[in-house]
Amino acid sequence: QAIAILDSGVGGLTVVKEVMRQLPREKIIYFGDTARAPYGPRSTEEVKLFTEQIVDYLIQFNPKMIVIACNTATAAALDYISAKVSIPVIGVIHPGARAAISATKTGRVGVIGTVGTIKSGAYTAALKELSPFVEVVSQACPALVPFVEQGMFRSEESHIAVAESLNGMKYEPIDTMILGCTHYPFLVEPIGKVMGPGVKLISSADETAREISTILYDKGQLARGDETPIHQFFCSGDAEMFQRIARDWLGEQL
Ligand code: DGN
Repeated sequence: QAIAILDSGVGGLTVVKEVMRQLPREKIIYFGDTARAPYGPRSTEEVKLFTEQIVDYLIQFNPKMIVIACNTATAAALDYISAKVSIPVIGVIHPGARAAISATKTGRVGVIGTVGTIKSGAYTAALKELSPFVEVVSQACPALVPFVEQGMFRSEESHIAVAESLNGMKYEPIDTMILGCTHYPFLVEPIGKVMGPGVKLISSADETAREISTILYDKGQLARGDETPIHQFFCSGDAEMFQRIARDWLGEQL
């Protein structure tokens, strides 16, 4: 049985990479909704519907759990999907919030994400649930995802867009910043350059992979055996573009 992982596009591959690293025996079935990305500017209802459609598609592979590796879809649909299916479903917002709370020393945390994620307030709620006195500064960065979806995350234009998007955030007195969109780790270099060495950047991927491991361990469902799993990747849009980005990001494992 596989772990099903989904995103609006290629962003969830940042979670896939970490799952492959921490849990190399697990088979992954991935769906990236590249034809309909970005989800950020869409309404909650629409993102919920798209997420449900992808889950309905992935369920036919009989996965042992579902990972919504998209912050926008997690904010819009995690509770709804969890109630609908009988296998464990996790998102990326709580793992990201947990990692940020353990990293911050000053209790001042920044969050960047899509318009949908930031508008939902889901990160602020998750952070304050863990640590009521934490101060949260949020910023939507809608310009960034298209660069990643087009495979242009190393371009100069994308670096300029990062600098412009973070123009306010870089002056905030934070010591930790959550990359609250699974596409952003593709841009971690320029983001790190703008924010400087005093700000620790948190990607949900690491903590999400750990949560997957805990859930499967508790259920006695961790993969055993020595065979290398054969992963499956699906996308709704341009498969060549998806494959190019996925190969670049994941290396020869694809
Ligand atoms: N990767 C997604 C997220 O984490 O929110 C969404 C990106 C998008 O579709 N705009």
